[in-house]
Amino acid sequence: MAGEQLALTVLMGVLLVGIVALVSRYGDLRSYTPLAGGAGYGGETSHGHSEKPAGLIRWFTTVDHKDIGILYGLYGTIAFLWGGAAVMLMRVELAAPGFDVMQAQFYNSLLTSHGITMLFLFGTPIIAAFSNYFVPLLIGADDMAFPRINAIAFWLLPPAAVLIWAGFFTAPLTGNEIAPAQTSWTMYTPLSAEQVNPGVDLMLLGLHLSGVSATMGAINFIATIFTERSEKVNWANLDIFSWTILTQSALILFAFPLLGSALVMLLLDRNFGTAFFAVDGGSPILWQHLFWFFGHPEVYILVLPPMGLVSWILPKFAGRKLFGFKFVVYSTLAIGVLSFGVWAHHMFSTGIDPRIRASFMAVSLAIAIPSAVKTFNWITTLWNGKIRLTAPMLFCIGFISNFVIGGITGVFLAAIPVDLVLHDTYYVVGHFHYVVMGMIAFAGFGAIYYWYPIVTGKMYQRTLAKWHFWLSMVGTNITFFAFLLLGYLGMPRRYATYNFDAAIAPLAEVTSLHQIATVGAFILMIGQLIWLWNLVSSYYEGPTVEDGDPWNLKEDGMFGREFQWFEAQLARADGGEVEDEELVTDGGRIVNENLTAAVRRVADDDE
Ligand code: HEM
Ligand SMILES: [Cu+2]
Repeated sequence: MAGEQLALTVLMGVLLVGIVALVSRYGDLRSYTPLAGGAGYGGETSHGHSEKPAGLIRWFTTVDHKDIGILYGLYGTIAFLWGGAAVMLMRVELAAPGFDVMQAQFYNSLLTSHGITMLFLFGTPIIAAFSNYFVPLLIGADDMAFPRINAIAFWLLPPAAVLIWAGFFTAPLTGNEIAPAQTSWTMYTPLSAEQVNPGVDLMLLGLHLSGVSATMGAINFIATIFTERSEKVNWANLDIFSWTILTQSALILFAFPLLGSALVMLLLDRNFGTAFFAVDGGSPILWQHLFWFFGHPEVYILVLPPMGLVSWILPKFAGRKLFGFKFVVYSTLAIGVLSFGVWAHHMFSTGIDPRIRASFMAVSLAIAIPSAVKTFNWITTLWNGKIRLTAPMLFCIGFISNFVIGGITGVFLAAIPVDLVLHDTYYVVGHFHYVVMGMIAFAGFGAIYYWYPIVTGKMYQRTLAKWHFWLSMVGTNITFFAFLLLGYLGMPRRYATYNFDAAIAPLAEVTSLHQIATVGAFILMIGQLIWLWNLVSSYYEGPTVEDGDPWNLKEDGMFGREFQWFEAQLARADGGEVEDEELVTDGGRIVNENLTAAVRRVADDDE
């Protein structure tokens, strides 16, 4: 025992010395060049950071909103790969009935990890990547209101991931004493309260950290959008993406602290003998109320900013301003408010009072109205537009099409009689994957391609991007439409095997649909590998962007603030003059302002 302890201590010591050596080797404090990577860093922050260190030290110490945006992006991508790998194993297991590849326990761990990872470690952070980088640019701010809190919010996430994934590493070391949680992402009690596995506690702690991180970020965005706008940006011409981030932040502020409290209660139940969720003396249903009071708003926390991204990007390639800008903003706010009144549509089958249940059905159906407003506004923006099918545009159009299926299947589920049939089947899984994969991921991809020139100073490979789109679109629809059909056949969700008899569901049909879904998932996976390859190889070898308007947006009067900033950066890099220009804001108004804050700053520097 003592020998082992000693060996471990020595090992950790060696590791730490190694890390210090590595950091000091890459962290040359003097070799900073303002335009590394072509994107232009430095000189931005409001607290006098005109020079930044290079190498790893820069990334560990940065408080620049753009750097932090990139960190969120890398983090989200790693989580996406982890969650994707987990689900591919699951799809392989489900390609045939019976256990061929793994045991139920491991399947359940993968299922739990996939859901938690995709929602908390990929979904929320990947949106923060875009908002951190671009909201300050879009509102003409120097940086976030609290740059250091911004950095802290990000740095809470790596330990969160380590805790959430910990079980996978500790299980082989501890002989399954500390194994990955098998609670599914909803962590329903009494199962989650009674599973005697410290891995569950680690995961709950990790989730708690990720919630603290999201809440800190949200407060920062609210403060930034309220107080850091340039004088020329008012509520009427605040861009649509910032509007959705503001609404999302408000939802986070109400939802995540509640999740945090529920997690603490569950931890207390598990470790300190309290009985909040106990079957005797407590209430397992209480968990569902608390969880879904957070959980339903969470789905809008995830989907509103992607709606904002599409509302921002789609008009650029339709050559006309967003149709009904005001109504897109109002519908965002309406969805935000209504989303807190629908949580019990996840609990229709739990035996709650039928009268209460009916009112939850009504509010759930009502959300379809602002959702439809958005959809019609996007379609009307496309109508008679000068449509250019670039990769960002393809992803926007795919987003709308997937939303139609994802949204309408949601309306079906919101109807109590339908839900009682389809609840806890693959239909539900199909419904929310049309939304989370078909919308959230699609909007993210569109935005990555649209802003790739700004962030990297390079252009991506267009043919590969189109391959990425088509494989994703086809893969998404094959996989998740098969899920909807599986649900109609009665295939229950969260099962590692489906060797049930014909009285429950026709096994042959279920098997073929699972196989179709697995093929779809592989098509999807190939698309994502192409995406990754494209991003990395274009970063190193893609053509350098020299024009501040790589999308020819000026032609249609669609040149947004972030590209104006980019153009100013490029002009500054080669010592050129910064032009005076009329600004077009999202509301489609021309503001008689000569320079954005960024451009003004650059001009000052050049004097
Ligand atoms: C637009 C973004 C949406 C997202 C991200 C989303 C996501 C989800 C998720 C994750 C679940 C599964 C929860 C679980 O694990 O049990 C779910 C279920 C459900 N969704 Fe959605 N949803 C969205 C839109 C809608 C809409 C617009 C409606 C209705 C108007 C809706 C109604 C439902 C219902 C009723 C269920 C519960 C079904 C059941 O478990 O029986 N959803 N959704
Ligand atoms: Cu819901």
